[in-house]
Amino acid sequence: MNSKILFPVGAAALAFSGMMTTAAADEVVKIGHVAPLTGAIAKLGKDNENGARLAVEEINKKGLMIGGQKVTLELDAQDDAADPRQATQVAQKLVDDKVVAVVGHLNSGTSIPAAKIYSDAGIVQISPSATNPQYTLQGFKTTYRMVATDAQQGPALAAYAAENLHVKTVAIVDDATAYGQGLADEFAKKAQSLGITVVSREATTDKAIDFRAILTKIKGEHPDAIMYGGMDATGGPFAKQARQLGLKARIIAGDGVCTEQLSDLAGEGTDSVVCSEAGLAIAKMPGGKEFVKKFQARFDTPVQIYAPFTYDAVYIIVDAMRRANSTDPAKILAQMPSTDYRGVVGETSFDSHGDVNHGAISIYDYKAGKKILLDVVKM
Ligand code: ABU
Repeated sequence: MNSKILFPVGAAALAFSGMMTTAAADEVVKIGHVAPLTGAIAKLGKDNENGARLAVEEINKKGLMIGGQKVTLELDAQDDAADPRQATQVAQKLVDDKVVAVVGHLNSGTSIPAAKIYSDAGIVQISPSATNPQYTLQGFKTTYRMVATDAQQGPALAAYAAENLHVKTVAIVDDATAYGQGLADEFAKKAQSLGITVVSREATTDKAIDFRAILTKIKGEHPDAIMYGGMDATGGPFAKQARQLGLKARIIAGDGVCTEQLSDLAGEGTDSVVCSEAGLAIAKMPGGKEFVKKFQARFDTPVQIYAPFTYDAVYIIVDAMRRANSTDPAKILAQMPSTDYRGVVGETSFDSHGDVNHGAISIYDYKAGKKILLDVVKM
């Protein structure tokens, strides 16, 4: 049966047609973001989310037209609490929310299981910070990452320890996560190949707060250095307690520890830490200075570590949308292999696994609690 639609007349008609025009012209397109927003590393999760939010707000302010239609981006920001099970639940929520792509997750242990859900839904996933190599080696076409992997980060740290810190013996401790354990394995392999003796290998957890038993045992082994695979929430107290127990060994750690807030967590142990980031140092990024200014002005807090990568990841998704001239997730996905984007972090293009072609590892230490860049290794 045909039903008649009655249109209003006069002023009401204008208002009605205005509403119709607005509704037809403005397409709201959701981009997902996932990171831990609760728990011990929530500050890093918020840093990632803020980077993505800054990009979304900027793009909306400038105005985005796709396929002749005005598009407004909406950041669908979710909390996975750094927990693999919660990560798969929020990944499914984002699919149900009909996001067109996802920036996340922050952790390797969450990005890896979530990847299958995005792959099954045909949605691009770009992790700005997961560094376990396995993340992009699962055979999914949807999986991308913005940073170097631990197969690059572990060896770069080991080489720095051997060549610059003249480390001959090392004790290794990891937090038993996909990231911490994987990074420690990669470090150990390279360290041994460079003639460094691994005197012991211990595991803790990403929830631990008291490391004194492990550190007391290590003290008796007199290593030149201790390599810690984990995040700053545990790495900070680990370094602090090492110093309190009188250990003089340098603490070598990866990007999870290498944050602005480390000095708050490690206190007197901060200056014993040598750590890496799995990308260019912000001071060396082409858009780094301007980004820091914008970020600070918008959020009134310093960049912790990977916010520039979430920011560029949003722009990369929008760049794919523009080239596809569509907001259809399948068409965005089809454009991703030909990404050649110049943003805050520099040039981003991807290899056939979805890993960055021009990775870098930056090495730092801390002096009087301030993070100091020591070296940049280009891949
Ligand atoms: N890459 C350090 C933090 C995230 C992760 O890989 O688990």
